[in-house]
Amino acid sequence: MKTKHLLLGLPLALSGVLLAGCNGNGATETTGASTRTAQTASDAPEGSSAEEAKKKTGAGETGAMATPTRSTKLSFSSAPGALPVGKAATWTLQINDAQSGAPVNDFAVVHDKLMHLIVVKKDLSWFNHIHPEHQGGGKFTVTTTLPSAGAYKLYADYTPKGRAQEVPSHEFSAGGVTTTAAPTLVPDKMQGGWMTKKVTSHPEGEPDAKGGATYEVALMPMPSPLRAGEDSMLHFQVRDAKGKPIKDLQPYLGAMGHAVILSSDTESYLHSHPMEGGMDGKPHDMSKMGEMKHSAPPKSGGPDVMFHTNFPKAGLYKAWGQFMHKGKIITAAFVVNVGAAKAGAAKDATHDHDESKPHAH
Ligand SMILES: [Cu+2]
Repeated sequence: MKTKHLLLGLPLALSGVLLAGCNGNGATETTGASTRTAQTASDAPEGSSAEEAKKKTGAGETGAMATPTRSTKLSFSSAPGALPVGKAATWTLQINDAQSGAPVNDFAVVHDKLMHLIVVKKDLSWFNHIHPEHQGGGKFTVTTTLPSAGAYKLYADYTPKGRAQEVPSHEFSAGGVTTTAAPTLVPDKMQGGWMTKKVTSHPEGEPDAKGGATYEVALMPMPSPLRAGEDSMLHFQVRDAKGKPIKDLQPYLGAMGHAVILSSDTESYLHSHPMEGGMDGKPHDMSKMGEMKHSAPPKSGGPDVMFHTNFPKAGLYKAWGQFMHKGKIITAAFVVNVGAAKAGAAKDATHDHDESKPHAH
């Protein structure tokens, strides 16, 4: 049965505005820190049948839907068409112009890649970040493995040359199971201002690989409590298994870390890159945030990596911070609760920072 859910929510026009607001130094999207919010619209979740997949990659473009405001559309197919569990499959993501239907050929390199692909299980219990290769003609391919049966969602993050960044999403299933329970997210507990977590490092794109080193990753969200529509900061600290700060983090995809944040309904996608670590050892002063410069990452750094973001609405969010150490990826996920916007906050969120004035809060 085909369940068409026409969830073409209004795209949040936050991203560009936020960028303009954050980049006081005039850094461009590709080099400065940035947060982007994408209100995602996805295909109806359905079993990924081979015929359906083929239809979608053909000129017909029957199944995929695109938001009217998006300039490109994404079609997803896989081989085999019915995605297996625990076995590699090859995914194809075809990007075409939303108006003409012609393939999109040129993409900007953003954080070292033409496309960043975020894949989650719909209950947000599993996360992967991979990089499909552009084969030309708007066709991206990647070979990857899903860990368990259920419903999944992917977010393809790319910037066609000369256009704005786009993040279409697509829902699909693996192992013949098309439904997955809604996320039951429980906010992580704070202790002394930090949420902490023990994780093991893994090779890039292989979150389930065993045998990595153990790390402790801590997160301090600011302000506390977080509120929708306010400039917020996710301050991560990466430590070794014994809690000692790691000071030789490596740049990962041209930044000291990456943070991907999803709302519990998986509709809001935020991808944030770090701010210059200018607050190390100093108390947080949110009023100074507008003055913080975003810059190219140092050659090595840590343990503190800060991400500037702005949550579009109240609710629970899951945030995955990713860092590189000794050639492996450290991925740590935290659940944060974002309270309702204060009166007037929505206005701030769509307003450029005026750096001459401290923020009221
Ligand atoms: Cu990426």
